[in-house]
Amino acid sequence: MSRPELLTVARLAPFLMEPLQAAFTVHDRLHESLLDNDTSAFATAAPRIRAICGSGESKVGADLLAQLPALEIVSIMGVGYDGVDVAACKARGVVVTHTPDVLNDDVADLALALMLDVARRIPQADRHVREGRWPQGNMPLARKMSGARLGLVGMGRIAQAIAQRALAFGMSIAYTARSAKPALPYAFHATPAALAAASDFLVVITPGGAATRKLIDATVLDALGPKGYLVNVARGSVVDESALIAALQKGTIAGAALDVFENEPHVPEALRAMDNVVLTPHIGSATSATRQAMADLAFENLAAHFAGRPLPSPVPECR
Ligand code: 8YV
Repeated sequence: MSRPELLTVARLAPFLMEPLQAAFTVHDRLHESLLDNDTSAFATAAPRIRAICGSGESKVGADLLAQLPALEIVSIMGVGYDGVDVAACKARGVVVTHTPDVLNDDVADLALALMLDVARRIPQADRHVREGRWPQGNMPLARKMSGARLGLVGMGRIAQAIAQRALAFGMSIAYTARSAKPALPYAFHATPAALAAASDFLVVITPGGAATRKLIDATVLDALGPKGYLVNVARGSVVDESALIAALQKGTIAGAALDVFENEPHVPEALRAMDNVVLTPHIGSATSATRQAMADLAFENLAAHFAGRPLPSPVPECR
């Protein structure tokens, strides 16, 4: 029996590409040939493609779906799938899967690391020593993080992992989300602005997509205030990046630590030039162990689908 044909829509790690190539006929980012007006190879393969595999940043829109009449499943190696038109998939009977939970620890660890980095100015301290400036004087005093007020924008499983870590630092925990979760022992605020006004560290950990686009805007930043810090480990789209740059430049907030950006991998020069900002290149889940677990789960979703087994992790909209 011929192997199912699969389109990759992202550069996937070898530890996912290799099992895919063993089990499927893989067309590696063949759809990009359309951008070069080289339609022949894609037009030949497209009618046979039954599966897509991509990353959390991949775009799978209605236009691509319309060219794949035999598509059955979209498997995303990532917890976020905001680039996938899930409604269009569902309308076609195409199931979407992702890789939740296996990356919770890594993203939560990075959130705490970024909070400490921006409060205690650890990158700046490293440069102070490394550039030989210590003999000229000590660093300015920083901001204590233990015992501070943490505000979580979003209260899913990663946010709960961040909260558990923050409790060990003696922090108070509050959150905002679409609805209160009374089973959790944390204070709920109905809006991001109300939460920001009651927080020292505002950590963004919502899904991306239209529902959260620019959720963190100038009003929220004003409420966070001149002693407040913004940390984003969710999606760049959730923060109004222009408003953030203005707030940082004017001292509306004290600082920011960002792992995600509106136009990755391009980060505005204004952010890269500021001393009260910590920047990392979307490394929330970027450890060998976690990416292997994500790859294994993304592959298992595909294998289960074609073997007629229950899917390990369909997205909530497809359950
Ligand atoms: C990676 C992520 O960027 O899981 C997500 O949604 O943003 C990260 O894990 C990517 O998805 C890994 O493929």
